[in-house]
Amino acid sequence: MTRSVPLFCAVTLFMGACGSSDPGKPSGDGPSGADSAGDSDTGSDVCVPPEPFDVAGCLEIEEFDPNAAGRWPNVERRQFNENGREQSRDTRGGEEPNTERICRTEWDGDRILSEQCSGVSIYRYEYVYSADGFLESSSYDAASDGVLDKIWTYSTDAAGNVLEAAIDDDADGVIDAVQTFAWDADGNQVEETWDYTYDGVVNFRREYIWTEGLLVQELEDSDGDGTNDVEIVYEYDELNRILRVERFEAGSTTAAETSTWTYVGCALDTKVTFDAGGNRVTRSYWTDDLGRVVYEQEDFDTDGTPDRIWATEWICPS
Ligand SMILES: [Ca+2]
Ligand SMILES: [Ca+2]
Ligand SMILES: [Ca+2]
Ligand SMILES: [Ca+2]
Repeated sequence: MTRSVPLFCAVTLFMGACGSSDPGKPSGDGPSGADSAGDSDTGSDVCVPPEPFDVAGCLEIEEFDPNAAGRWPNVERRQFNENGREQSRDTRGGEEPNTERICRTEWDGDRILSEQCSGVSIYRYEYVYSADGFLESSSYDAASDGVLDKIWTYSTDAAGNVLEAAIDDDADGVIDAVQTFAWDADGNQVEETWDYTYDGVVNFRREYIWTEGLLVQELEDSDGDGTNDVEIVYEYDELNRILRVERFEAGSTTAAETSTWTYVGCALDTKVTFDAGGNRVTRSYWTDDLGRVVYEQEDFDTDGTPDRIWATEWICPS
């Protein structure tokens, strides 16, 4: 699915769900009808991935129940345009009114032009492109009052990848910080640096290591002293679905946090995250026949009872 994230965010991972759901969930029932595979599944783990689901023209409605009490107070609605780009995102906070937000996004084909949000916070982002279509600058206008509050100016390579972002944090015309990015020949981001004070000294560096198009390792030097402070290792299955992510900190060989994913057939089944302190969070997923996750539940206190639940409905042009 396409989202209006900053253009040079880290890669999108994890969405391996691609088929019908399975009945072999832990106790705790999904919504009626969501478990479309029925109860006679043999547990076969064969998956032939279907075509990616096309979100063009779709409305996605996600309800969230932060207490798993069946009251569903929070709702987020996302409308996708004819190109599958998110054109609106409205969040009703329910019992968390401080999360309420209404956002509208404008596109020129695949290029985001602006995002305007109101609700609990009001702001506007705008993006400007060169004649060859490359990102040239962007701006943040807090309060959406026409007075810009932060400005990014970009330089790009011949492929349009952003190499440098010069950041004017207070829109006074003087650069305050610089970010740099490096890319490999396949267009994968391989490095990101921050110079927080624009004094030429790198304060933060992260490397991305790729194998056959998959991100397999991240190395982060959080304080720019030349020694890595965080290492993240990614593992995939033969279908390139994420299986395991381990996060190591401060040179320790014991993972500070580990996440593992399981699948049944094509469908994402569970994600389990645990930390070195023994805390464990289990998420279980139900998918529909198009491979879309339509129900999720999370048990974060390891008592086997869901603590938070999500339900998603897709309304698409037929
Ligand atoms: Ca402003
Ligand atoms: Ca400035
Ligand atoms: Ca360091
Ligand atoms: Ca629980």
